[in-house]
Amino acid sequence: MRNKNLILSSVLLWILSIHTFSLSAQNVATVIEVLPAPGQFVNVLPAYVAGDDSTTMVSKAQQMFDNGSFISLGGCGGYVTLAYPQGIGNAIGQTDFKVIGNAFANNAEPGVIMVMKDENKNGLPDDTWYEIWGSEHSHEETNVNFTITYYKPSAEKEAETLPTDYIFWKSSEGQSGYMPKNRFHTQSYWPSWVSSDSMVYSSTRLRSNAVDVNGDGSYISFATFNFGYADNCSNSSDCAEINIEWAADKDGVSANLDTIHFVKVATGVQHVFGNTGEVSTEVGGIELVRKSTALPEIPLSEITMCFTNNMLYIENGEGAKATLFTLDGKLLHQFMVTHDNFYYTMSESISAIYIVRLEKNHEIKYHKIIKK
Ligand SMILES: [Ca+2]
Ligand SMILES: [Ca+2]
Ligand SMILES: [Ca+2]
Repeated sequence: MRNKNLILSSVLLWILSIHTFSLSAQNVATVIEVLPAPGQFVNVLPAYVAGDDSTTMVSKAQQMFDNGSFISLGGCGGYVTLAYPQGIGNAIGQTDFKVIGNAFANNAEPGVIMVMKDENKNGLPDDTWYEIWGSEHSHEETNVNFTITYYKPSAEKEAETLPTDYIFWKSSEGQSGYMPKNRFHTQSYWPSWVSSDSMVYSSTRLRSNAVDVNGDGSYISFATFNFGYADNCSNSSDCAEINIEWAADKDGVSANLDTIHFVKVATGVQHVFGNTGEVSTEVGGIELVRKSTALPEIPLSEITMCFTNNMLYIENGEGAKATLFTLDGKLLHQFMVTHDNFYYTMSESISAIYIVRLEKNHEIKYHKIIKK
């Protein structure tokens, strides 16, 4: 978020307040990690107090989401990781979710969006991140292998001096510079709960979205990219909607994900404009585009079977395909498990040992039953 004291007139502030109040109550994300890069709203959105650590800052970020507010991701690379354990299913050919931000016309601060499927079903984001390939990902000035290192200042600079040499940074592109402190935000721009002397962020750096409208630097507009980013266009516009089918690896090869469980957003533009501060993505959570399509998936491991009184009982198996085999592999019968408390009678079956195969969401589970 750039410095509104300078860049927004009272009219624009009014517009911003409207956008804040129009935040959806459908926020579905759980914050699991937040690490902004240095920036003028760091330690403010959310607010740091002495004693806070990475865990309490996650809780504070969650509270801000729940209250319809935003967290700031600071400079380029700063990020937040969100979980949606039920999964967001991909509707083929349709958009699927939005990352809530506070962008409006000429005030985009695009963040790159990464998604992950919980492939190993352990509830942790320890699988493969894919990136939403938005409209600028193929632009020659975009760098999908960008790394930036920020260095903790040896001492906090007094805001009155308007230090231009506040937080030193250098990037994998061979550039370096300082993030200045401005007089409107006098707190530390370094995440106060991070004790290390430097922080490295690796993500995609998008091309700049700044437009010098008058050609003399007197008015900089922050243009909206066409699609595929966070905090890039108003939450209510189609442009804010993200399609899981846009997820790809670093080479742009489609990930073909049928569902996702984690979303990571990082500030995607590296820009600091004097006293207006850095471009930093704001995030207020995730909203599903299609409320009805995020059906909770019951993992196959929760399905239970038992065989008693010539009845095969299947619990939590709605939607599974069941196949009955003889012990030597001959297919006897196939049926769908149509509800969660399902039973199948075998009173007519001959006495034998049978194998039941349950198949759901491309997973298979076997169970052996003995009919006496
Ligand atoms: Ca913003
Ligand atoms: Ca889709
Ligand atoms: Ca996992």
